[in-house]
Amino acid sequence: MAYQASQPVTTFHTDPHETRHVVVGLLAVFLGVAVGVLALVAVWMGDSAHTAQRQAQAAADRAAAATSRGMAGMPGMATSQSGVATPSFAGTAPANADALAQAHKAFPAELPAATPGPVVAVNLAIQHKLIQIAPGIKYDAWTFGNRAPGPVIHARVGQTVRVTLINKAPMAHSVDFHAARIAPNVAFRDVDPGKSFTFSFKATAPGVYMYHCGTKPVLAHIANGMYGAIVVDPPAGALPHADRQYVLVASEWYLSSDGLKQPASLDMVKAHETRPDWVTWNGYAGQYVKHPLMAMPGETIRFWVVDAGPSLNTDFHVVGTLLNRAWANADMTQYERHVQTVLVPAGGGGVFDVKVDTPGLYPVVSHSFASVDEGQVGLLNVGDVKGTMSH
Ligand SMILES: [Cu+2]
Repeated sequence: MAYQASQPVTTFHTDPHETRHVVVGLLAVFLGVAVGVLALVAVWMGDSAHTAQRQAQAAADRAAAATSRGMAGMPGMATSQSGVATPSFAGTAPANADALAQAHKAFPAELPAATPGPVVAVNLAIQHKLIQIAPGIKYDAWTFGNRAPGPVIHARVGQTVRVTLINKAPMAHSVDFHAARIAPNVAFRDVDPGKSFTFSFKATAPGVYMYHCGTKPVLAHIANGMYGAIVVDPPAGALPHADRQYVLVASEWYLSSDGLKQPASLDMVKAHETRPDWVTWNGYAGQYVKHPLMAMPGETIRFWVVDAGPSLNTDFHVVGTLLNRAWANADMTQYERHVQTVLVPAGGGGVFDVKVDTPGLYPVVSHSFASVDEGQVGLLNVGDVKGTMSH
């Protein structure tokens, strides 16, 4: 436009003075217009800034609202709709963490006795429950039987496992048994609040298996604590003798807050990104460091290990010894000898024998050491030795 406007100036006015006047005049008009345009741009930019500010605030409000009410009406599910994860709360510890760890009643890792007879009756009460997942760290969990993991079930091949779910929670839940060969649409169906449901399956293959809530989104139901282990023994005498047997369930926790004053709940963004705050054996960070698994020199100790995930694997390893026998994937028909570390995949199991002759403290870990830092470490105390170690 400016180019076209200047054309007549040079074409029709030959007097240099007049031309200069006209040029000066036009320049003045142009500058005037430019100032006006700049003013308009400034106003527009200011308005855009305000709009952006308003939009950001609205997003923050939506995220805060989503956190406080939970997603899709699900209590205890603090999924941020803004898609922004909370910062890491890994390693958070109150000043009295040591005393709290000492006072904590560790999840019993000893394999419970098997049930005689043809039927193993399992009652699983489902409850939403405030639990602790590390010293002083509170979490609004969804549980089988009031804690996470749920109870260890011990059956034998050939027995019928009869599972009764009693849903005392304010939302639908279910249970999926990896040890079962059964139509999941029938047996693993959602059970509404206040309802019960019973189904049975035959334990057909020995091993250690995960069970978990299978209600959508399964990631949330497992991450909130709805998992456990079932050990299925082979026929008596089929396995080498073990002096002690421990069950360890690995799982990770994704927290919406530090859980110190107010209980934390699930941060689904972290869960999707697989960035846990805590990783645990049997649901509580480092509990077998303060309350070690005991053994005596020369004994054979059998670990039945399940990785509940929801997403991370466990690289099972006992520091200071080898796994004398490793039934990888809990295939009880064959074992490897004298191996160092064996993968237990999320949703899978493994069975491991160690025989330690020298008294001492032997850390039981996932050799994926980020998980150790986040709490997946316990101690095997051979010979009731004193002291501790922080591996
Ligand atoms: Cu559930």
